[in-house]
Formats: sequence, structure tokens, C-alpha cells
Amino acid sequence: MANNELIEKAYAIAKEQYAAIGVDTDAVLAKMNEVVISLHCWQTDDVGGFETADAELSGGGIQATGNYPGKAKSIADVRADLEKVMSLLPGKQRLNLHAIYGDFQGERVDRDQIEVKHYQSWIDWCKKQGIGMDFNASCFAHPKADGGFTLSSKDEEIRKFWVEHVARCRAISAEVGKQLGTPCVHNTWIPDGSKDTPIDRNGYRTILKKSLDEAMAVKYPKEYMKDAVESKVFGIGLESMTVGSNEFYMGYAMQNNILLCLDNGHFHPTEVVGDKISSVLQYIDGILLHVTRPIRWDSDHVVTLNEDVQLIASEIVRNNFLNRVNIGLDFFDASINRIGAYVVGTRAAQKAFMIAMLEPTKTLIELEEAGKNFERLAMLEELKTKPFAAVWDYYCLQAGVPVGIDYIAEIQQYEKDVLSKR
Ligand code: RNT
Ligand code: ZN
Repeated sequence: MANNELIEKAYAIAKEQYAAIGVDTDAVLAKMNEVVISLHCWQTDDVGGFETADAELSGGGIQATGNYPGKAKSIADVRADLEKVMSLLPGKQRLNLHAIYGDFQGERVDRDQIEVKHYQSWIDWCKKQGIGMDFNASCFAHPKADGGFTLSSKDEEIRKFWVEHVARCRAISAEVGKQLGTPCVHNTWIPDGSKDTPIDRNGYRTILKKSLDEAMAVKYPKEYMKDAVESKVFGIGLESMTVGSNEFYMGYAMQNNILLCLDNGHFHPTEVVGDKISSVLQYIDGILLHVTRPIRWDSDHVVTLNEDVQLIASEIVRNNFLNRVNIGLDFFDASINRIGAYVVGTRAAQKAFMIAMLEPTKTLIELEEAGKNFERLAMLEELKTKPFAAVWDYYCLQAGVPVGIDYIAEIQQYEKDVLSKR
């Protein structure tokens, strides 16, 4: 078990070291409260949802791999798991729910039939937890998505079905935000695309634009809900074209001033999302992030503290963009303890933000503007080995959550007591 006195001592020393370079660690601890991460419900059960008893992720080129025991089998399981996760995380979180996780009470409710009542118990749960809630249309894992096209389908019946689904999800989101008193971000991602070289790229994109216009025809107050659209470069089985490409949605978001969702697994491997933030925020009010870890492709590995995530966090903090950025996570690893996946991944994202805040940005900009590029490089290198961990540990201690590796034992215990019995 971590030794509190040691943690406090280490923090005091770290505080002095950071003060020497002009960084106020107490202010950083306070500012960390502004980093609110939306916990994606779908890591609990490998994106299955509860439309049917044995629902499984299929279609759309997203894949959860692995069959580690203990996956959530009911809404009660998901809630218990998320409560456990939140008890192991410092700071505040939100819930990010997919439509397929509705509380359908054994009834078969198709996606074009969902209503607020199917999500009321989730809203109530969030209220009880004192957290906000975000929402997502589920345009995959459905017979009407099997043809490879949903909102961009040339089959009018299929297209209308998905337009209705998204429209309903937006209405539900508005009600969520109204009841919880914090805007609900509604994200639209569709898998639509083509395995082999298509001819009518333009035709599908024209249809998608029309469908989005129809699904978003009803406008809701921004205090209740905000729309986001998420692009992708390719999906498994959809390698040659994605209808909702980056250019497509960037244009759509800018034209309609809605949020652009940037998922850092959805770009070519050498592109970095951190570099995109200050570009798109010149033109739109805000963005949604899907923080993830792509390994060779959009593999949705658990987030770790890597350079990719660090640049995202640094760009947000350096430019005071926290109030314009909604932070969501998007990973689903079925090969390890799923609670552990959440805690490691969320803590990694939080750490990236804290490291970003522990930077003497003003000094670095001064060096940059003076053309002192060796000095800038040296400072950046030195910052990497400053006693960040002492500040992080103290943050966890203050928040009353396990410090350092102590959460591992707690998760092992939960696995023994709860997960292994499922
Ligand atoms: C898929 C997108 C999308 C999904 C979730 C489940 O490639 O990233 O965000 O992962 O909506
Ligand atoms: Zn995503």
C-alpha cells in the first residue's frame, strides 16, 4: 500500500522543482477538475449492447478481439462495472452511451422505434452518480447495415430507417441534456463504405449529406444537446472507400457549425490528431475526441501515455481549448480484464492532460519566438523527466482513489468477487 507521508513529501519536492521553472503545481491540481472524460459504456461488453440477450458486435469494420471472462451481461453489470471504474479514477467523468444499450425490458424494440423511456433508467443512474451523459446512434450490428450502407444507402427504405434512428437518438439526447442540466453530445458514426473500388463515390456522399440534413432537421438548444459527426479512413472489409471521410465531415461540421469528432484511430498512421485541433477550431466552435490507440490500424487498443495522446492533450491545454473540447474514449479490448482496461486507459488520458499542464508554455513560446530552437528542444527533453509522478500520485491521494499500482489489487479483488461469477 502506498505510504501517504511519502507521497506528500515527494509532492512537496516536486512542487519546488516545478516552481523553479515557473509552473504552479497547486494550480494544476485545481485545473485538472476541468478535464472531464466521457466513459464509453462499450468496453464493458465488447460493443454488444442489450437489444437481444446474446447481442454481439458485427459489421461496420469494428472488431473487439479476445474473450477474457467477466464481460457485462446486463445493464446492471454495466452499471456496477462503471461504478467500480469511477471509484478508481480521480476527477469527474461522464457516461457515453450507445443506443443499443437501451433498457428494453426484454421487449424487441427496433432502432427506428426507440424513445426516451428506453433510456430513462440510464438518465436516472447518471443523476444518482452526479454525472453528465453523452449519446450515440448505433448504425451498425443490424441486418439493415449488412449491405455496407446505412445513411448513404441507395435503398430508400434502408436510408429512411437510419435517418429515423439518428433523428430519434438526437431527440433522446436533447431530453438527456435537459434532465441532467449539462449538454449531451450526440455523435453520429456510420460504417458506410466499399470493400472494392466503387464507381459512384459522389452519389453516396450526396445521399449521406441529404440524410444528415434530414436527421438533423430538428434543432435543439445547445444547452441540451450538441451534434458531432465522426469520420474514418477505412474499415475492415471496407478498404477502398469510406463515404464519411475526413473531408466529408469536416465540411459538414463547418457548414453547419456542429462538432467534428476526431478519433485518433481514424487517420493514416503518420497523421496526428494533435495537429488537427488548432486547424479545425479556427472554423468551428468545438470538437469531440475519441481517444484511442491504433496499432497498425483502427484496432482500438487501450489508451496508453504515448506521444500521440500527449500532443492532443498539450494542444488543448496550451491553447485553453478545454471548454471547446469534449473528451471521449473509444477503445474495446476483450483480451484483458475490462475494468482494468478502463482504468489504465482513462488514467493514461488524464496523465497526458496533467503533463500538458505542467509545462511552462509561456517560456517555451518565448524561446520559439526568439529563434532559440536548441533551447526549446532541450527544455522539452528535460520536461519529460521532471517528477510528474509525484504530482500525479498526490492528485490521486487527494481525490481519495488508489495511488500508483494500488488499483491493480482492487481490480483483482473485483474480478474475484464479481467478474468471475458472471
Ligand atoms: C468506429 C468508431 C465509432 C465506434 C463506437 C462504438 O470506428 O470509432 O466511434 O468505435 O461508436
Ligand atoms: Zn470512434
